[in-house]
Amino acid sequence: MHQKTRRKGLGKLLALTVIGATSVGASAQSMNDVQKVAKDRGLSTADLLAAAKTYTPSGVKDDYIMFASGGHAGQVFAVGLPSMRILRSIAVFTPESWQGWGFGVGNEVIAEGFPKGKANLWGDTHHPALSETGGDYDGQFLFINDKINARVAVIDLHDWETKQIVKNPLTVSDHGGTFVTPDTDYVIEGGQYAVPWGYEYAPISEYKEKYKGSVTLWKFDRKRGRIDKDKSFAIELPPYWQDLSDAGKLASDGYIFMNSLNTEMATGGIEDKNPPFEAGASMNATDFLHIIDWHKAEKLYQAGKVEMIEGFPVISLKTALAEGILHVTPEPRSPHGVDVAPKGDFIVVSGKLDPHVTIYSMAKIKQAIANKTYSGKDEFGVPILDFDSVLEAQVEVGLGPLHTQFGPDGYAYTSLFLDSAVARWTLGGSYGPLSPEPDWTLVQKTPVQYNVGHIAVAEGDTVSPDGHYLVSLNKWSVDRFFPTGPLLPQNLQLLDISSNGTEMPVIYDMPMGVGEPHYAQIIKADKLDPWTTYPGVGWDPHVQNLEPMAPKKGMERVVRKDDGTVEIYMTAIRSHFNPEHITVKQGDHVIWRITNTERAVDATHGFAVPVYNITASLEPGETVKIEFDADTAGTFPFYCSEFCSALHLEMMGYLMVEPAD
Ligand code: CUK
Ligand code: CUA
Repeated sequence: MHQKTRRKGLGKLLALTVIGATSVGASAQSMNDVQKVAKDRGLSTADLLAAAKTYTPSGVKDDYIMFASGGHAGQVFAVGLPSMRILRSIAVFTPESWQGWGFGVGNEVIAEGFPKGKANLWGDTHHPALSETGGDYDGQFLFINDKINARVAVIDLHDWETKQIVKNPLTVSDHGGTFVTPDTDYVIEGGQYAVPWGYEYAPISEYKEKYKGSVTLWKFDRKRGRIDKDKSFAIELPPYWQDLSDAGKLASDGYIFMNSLNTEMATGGIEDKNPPFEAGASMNATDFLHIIDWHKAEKLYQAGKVEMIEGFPVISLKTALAEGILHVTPEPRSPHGVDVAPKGDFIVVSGKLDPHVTIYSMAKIKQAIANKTYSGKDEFGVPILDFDSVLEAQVEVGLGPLHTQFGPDGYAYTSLFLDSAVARWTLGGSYGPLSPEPDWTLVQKTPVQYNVGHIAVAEGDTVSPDGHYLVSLNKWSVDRFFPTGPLLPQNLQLLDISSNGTEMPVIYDMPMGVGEPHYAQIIKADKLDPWTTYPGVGWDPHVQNLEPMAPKKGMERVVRKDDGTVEIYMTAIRSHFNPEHITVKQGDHVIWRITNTERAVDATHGFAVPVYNITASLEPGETVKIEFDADTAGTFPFYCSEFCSALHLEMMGYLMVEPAD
């Protein structure tokens, strides 16, 4: 609180200085200094204001934390707002050597998600989702999907480490995920490109019969902090390409909304003079918004009305239709985002090729389902809710609308990819003082640079958005920074949206040298309560508990077993490992356990072994277990790779592998 006051105080001071007012405590000298710097650097009043709003003095903490997808980097990045300082990467699908992820620790978590058992050492992360309680972020867990291999990862926000990666047994790629139901009962993963289940082969000529769409509901066990695969299930959908999704809340609790493209079921083949996918899959004037009743689906699953496919329970399309859990309604073609408003009463869909956002009313959807107000059925028999009877409004916002987020004050914000802008418009209905009457109006647009994809408003997809800041996640920064070769940085821009409709200026540019960040969620920092050391010495982060086998101080030893296994029980404390000499025989299987016995907040040690491709990060209290075959003879100095003390360079030891005769 004290820190916050200090930051705001400084901001105010600067701003006042800039507009020429005298303020108590600001001497004429310091005002002159500010004016001189501004003049020398060519800064406008707006620039200085932006600086005052974002500059965060050394030691002052941020008000919000943004968890941004790392895109092809396969990681998550944690960024503080409003400073836009990157605080941490969190290794997820891709090995990361600082954290040792995939180089001795986390290997089994990564391997758990290998598709078809094949080592895939990267991911294409798109959509992070914070866990929710009652539709509000609770700061406990973070989930993220991998589009390339249809995987979902679970990150525990106690220690900001990935705990689990599940591979979808049915679909190859995913996109409409991850999104959570309001109490995080389920983590939703929509499929993407239709495929035969479980990596089966089927010629493209059998597309309609063999290729499938799907959505998977992964049951989340909050107590264990893991997805419970044995309580998860999927729903078969038509072979459209299911796209972005969102979970209903409050007025729409119990529903999943899921866009789709290629409802034409185009099969491409440009090389044979067939229409390419880009043409074939955007012929129809509309695609289908899927409306799925997951409360009912859960009951069907619990009642055993499923088929086992690839060992996974699936509610077949036939069952879904017979039980009335699946409806569709037309949506603007080539849709992108579908976003549920804070009260759950409206569902906003953007079609990339339509300058409007299309707003559906949940009340009308429920009525249309109850009254069977259909305009027909699709070719699989899925009832199509009559568009006009579920439509609430359409707002013309600009070219290439993609994603929508919400503010606390009745505003909605939509990214405009082709316009390179963010639009602010009023949510009609009963939304707040701004719009007591149903009012759906574009209020203003702010240009961003360039090609915005997602936007993230602080808590902007929850039941109680915070507003204040909006981050525009732009692609290809073009002329914004020093050119870094032909591959340009991505650019995340911070917009101040606190000014109640008058303006929403860009106040900070943050180039990102990793890509491509798609989506981010922003949580109030005070909702997070991360550990600064592990709760006890000998803590295994993988099970989030004390490990009984963890090496203890005074119990360090090397145990040779008859079967050629060598077990090492090692401790690490500033500034030595114990033991320091490890001698094994070539061909031995080595199980190397290390406990960092430190209790101080900053006492992290690294552990790095040459040739054997091993690196680990041991946070205070942490214990790790690293296994390898000592197949290469030689003398290998291992060492601590964190500059942990003045005698850090001496924190080392020798692994000596005696040659087999
Ligand atoms: S998609 Cu990337 S800009 Cu994967 Cu969420 Cu819209
Ligand atoms: Cu421990 Cu350097």
